[in-house]
Amino acid sequence: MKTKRIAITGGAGQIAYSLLFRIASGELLGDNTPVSLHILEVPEALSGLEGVKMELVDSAFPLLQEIRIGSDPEKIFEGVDLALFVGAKPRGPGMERKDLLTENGKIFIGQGKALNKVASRNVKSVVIGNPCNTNCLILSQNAPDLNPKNFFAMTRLDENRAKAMLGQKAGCHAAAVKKVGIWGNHSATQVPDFVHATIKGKKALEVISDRAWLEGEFVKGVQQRGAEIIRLRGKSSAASAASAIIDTVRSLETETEEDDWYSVAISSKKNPYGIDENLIFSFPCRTVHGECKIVEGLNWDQFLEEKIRATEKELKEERSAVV
Ligand code: NAX
Repeated sequence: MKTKRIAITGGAGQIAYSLLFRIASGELLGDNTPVSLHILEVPEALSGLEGVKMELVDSAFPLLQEIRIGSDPEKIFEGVDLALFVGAKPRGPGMERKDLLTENGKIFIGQGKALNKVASRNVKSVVIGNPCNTNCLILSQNAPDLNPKNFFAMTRLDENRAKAMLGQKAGCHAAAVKKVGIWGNHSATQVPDFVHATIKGKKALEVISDRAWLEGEFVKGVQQRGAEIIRLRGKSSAASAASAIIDTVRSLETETEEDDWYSVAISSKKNPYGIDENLIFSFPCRTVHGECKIVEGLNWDQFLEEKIRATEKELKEERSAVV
């Protein structure tokens, strides 16, 4: 197998500390695919990244061919087949949401241009760093020579959280919960769709008849799960985020089972639901013949319609804020 070149930004951060080792061990692309890690950090964090590199070397992973580290995106993104944008500027004290969007906008303009110039022409990009939908929109717009269908933002952690919560409520394993779509923004307005979800092959609404719980505690629980983890751990989710990154890439790379779909935010151009066409919006998706496609024909009830319009509105506002 040919070596796959994988870029990871934010390499000295806490998500990367879990993610890098899982990629190098073969969990992302399988036991037969050698990998080369191209890791980007800001200059101030390069010494920390040097330490992470030493630990990667010390793990003696059989599949790991090469580790490049640096802070110049044009050098780091050279020839990469997959790019995972984990690094972003966190919200500082007194910083407004608009400031956060602007600061991150600048990062993703530069990284998009570099990617456009030096990455493989078929590179797939997944943005994790927040606000990930809008960061991904900026990234894609600044990489006009690359296929816009190859830009994604991560909502899989939200999906995994939703599956775990539904499983717990129904008294079964999360793996028995399928077709849980996340619509919209990776933010507190996201819409975890219980209407189309199934549990052990039955409609979730038949298994959990308590609709008030689904509309209230469940939706809010998924939306607020990240904040709750920060409250308890004093830091944001990291290992579960790394796990969701692995799930996202594996779902993009393998054909989706007939009885399931997955959530990822993608370009809304020509989407079948009438969502504004210039957003990176999370939809229920399936990989068919190697291509990520939005699941069509799902009917929204009044509850979903209202919530999905609200998350769309928020994404439009984020887009206006960075224009
Ligand atoms: P950390 O603060 O631990 O690490 C981020 C790293 O990114 C830092 O080492 C920083 O130096 C680096 N960085 C900043 N600007 C950079 C740039 N221009 N180029 C390269 N590296 C840069 O954060 P961590 O916990 O790892 O989280 C990373 C991002 O993921 C955050 O934006 C966070 O909000 C986001 N998350 C997104 C999730 C999702 O589901 N989409 C869930 C988890 C996480 O909250």
